[in-house]
Amino acid sequence: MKRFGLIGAAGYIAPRHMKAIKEVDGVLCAAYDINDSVGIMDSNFPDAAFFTEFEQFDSYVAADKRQGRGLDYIGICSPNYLHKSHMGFALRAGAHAICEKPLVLDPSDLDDVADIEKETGKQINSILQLRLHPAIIALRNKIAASPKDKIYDVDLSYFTSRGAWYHASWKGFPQKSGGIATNIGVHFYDMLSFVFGGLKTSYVHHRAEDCAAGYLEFEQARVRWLLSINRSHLPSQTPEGQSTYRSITVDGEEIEFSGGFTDLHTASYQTILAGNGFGLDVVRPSIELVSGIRHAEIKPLIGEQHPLLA
Ligand code: NAD
Ligand code: HP7
Repeated sequence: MKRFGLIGAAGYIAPRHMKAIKEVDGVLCAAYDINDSVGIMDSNFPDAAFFTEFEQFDSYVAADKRQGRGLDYIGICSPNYLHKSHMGFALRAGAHAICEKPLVLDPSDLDDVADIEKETGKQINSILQLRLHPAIIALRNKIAASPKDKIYDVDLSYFTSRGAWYHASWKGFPQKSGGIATNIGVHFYDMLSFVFGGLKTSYVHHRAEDCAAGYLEFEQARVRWLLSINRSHLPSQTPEGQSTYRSITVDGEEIEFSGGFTDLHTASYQTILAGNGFGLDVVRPSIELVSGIRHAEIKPLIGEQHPLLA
């Protein structure tokens, strides 16, 4: 039975990690969060140690290791800007890291954590669950079976409404989250390169705290993308009462991929435990792309605009 630790245990995504640990027959030994709202731990791991201070968590993990047990994996669900430090802690504690996306904010941070991997012999794995989505895998297989010189026209519309809380939380501060293209968009940029090959070109047409849009060229796709968390931007065809509208069309054909996201953390853990996790080399292109989108000059007239960008 693998032994797990968890950092950021009180947050929104942590329960999916706890469920995944349970479903891979692991045991959560120790968790840490600066917030103590972690009663959910009792549902699956009532015996887990819990700390609200890093130093206490660190002491516990070190003592556990000295006693010949130690943690096999540490899950990291803390805010994006803390991932680098928490991954370093996990590896030096003798555990592999299972870290939420985006692994880091800046590409140079990947070099730093690569050095820690070398020093410790432990690995970093990123959660990028869209790579495990059956509809995305089917699309990738279809593209792989088509002629290599075929270029597809892709429209990606990703509307996922967030209230005022989002902007008040760490997610609303670009230096902590990277902004919406980094915090939310990283999934679909990674997914696009997974399906359509390496990135060739990126232009940013619009970049604001609630909405971003641009144009991308991959080896086998031209992509017009638009991402918004503003409820008032939801397209008119969004069903009444629904706060999300996610659509990807490939040569005009709709790919259904909104369902099933919530179950993919267990699949991610299973993949990692089988030794097939997504490591630093896999995540580097999407981290470079989101960093580029954060810093790019806005060029609304270069590349093709998304049709919903008014
Ligand atoms: P959240 O704000 O709900 O949770 C973050 C948790 O980290 C909070 O409980 C907070 O108290 C804790 N925290 C803050 N500073 C800390 C520190 N110094 N030490 C320990 N804990 C600290 O955010 P969230 O939505 O759960 O996001 C957490 C991570 O998961 C982020 O990296 C986010 O990008 C990622 N995420 C991924 C998905 C996905 O689909 N894979 C979905 C949501 C979030
Ligand atoms: N929700 C919350 O209650 N709290 C949150 O912190 C986030 C959402 P979805 P996910 O916003 O930070 C996506 O859009 O898919 C509510 C990104 N993942 O399905 O779980 C929300 O208001 C993730 O990388 O959210 O997460 C809805 O009511 C990003 O970090 C409901 O939960 C995260 O948004 C479901 O919202 C974020 C993907 O896009 C795959």
